[in-house]
Amino acid sequence: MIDPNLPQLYAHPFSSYCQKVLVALYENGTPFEYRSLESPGVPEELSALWPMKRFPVLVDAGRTVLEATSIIEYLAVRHPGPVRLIPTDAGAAVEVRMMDRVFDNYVSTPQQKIVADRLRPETVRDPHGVAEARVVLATAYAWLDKVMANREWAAGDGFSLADCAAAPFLFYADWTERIDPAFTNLLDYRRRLLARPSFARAVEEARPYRDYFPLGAPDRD
Ligand SMILES: N[C@@H](CCC(=O)N[C@@H](CS)C(=O)NCC(=O)O)C(=O)O
Repeated sequence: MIDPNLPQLYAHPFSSYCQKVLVALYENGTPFEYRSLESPGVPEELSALWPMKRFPVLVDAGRTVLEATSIIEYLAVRHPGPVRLIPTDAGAAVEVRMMDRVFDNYVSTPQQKIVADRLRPETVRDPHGVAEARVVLATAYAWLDKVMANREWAAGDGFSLADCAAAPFLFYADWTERIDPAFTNLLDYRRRLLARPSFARAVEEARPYRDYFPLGAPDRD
């Protein structure tokens, strides 16, 4: 039974982009209705809302909000909570949004490329593209290790939108292209993210679906 007074989140627990939004919702204890893509009929509802069939999608107050970052921005405006994931200071917010873009474009995008390639029939795989994606990941790790040398969280003093992105993306990226043990700043940051209750909850909710990971989920985390 749908409660029309609550934001509806179309999502799957194992999806990194969904976890990005779930972390934001859990950080602020925001009430919402979970329209799980495991439930019958929900995938069809999703494709009616968004022909790209990508998730997450949020429906709230007659509005359909696409894209994980935009959903978190929307929540900050319409359902704000005690944890300000987008800083009120405009200058600080620029750094948060910049780091969010870095995690989407240079950690998640190459990670998804590698995983998607494995799901293709062997005859149409793209080994060159996968090798390039691995270089992008390794380059991102080296850069992030330097950036995180003096930071607890990805941008500014507090936990933010950028950390909502970093948590699931670094989680799965390390499963896909192992972070070099020499990158201790980055690995410590990944550990801090895993210890954060909002993300720890998302990881536990996703645990039953680890068989879905096409490269084989490692026996850790
Ligand atoms: N740019 C989108 C990406 C969302 C995305 O790629 N979601 C994945 C799950 S993690 C998905 O929808 N996969 C299904 C598909 O590609 O058809 C966002 O920021 O929300």
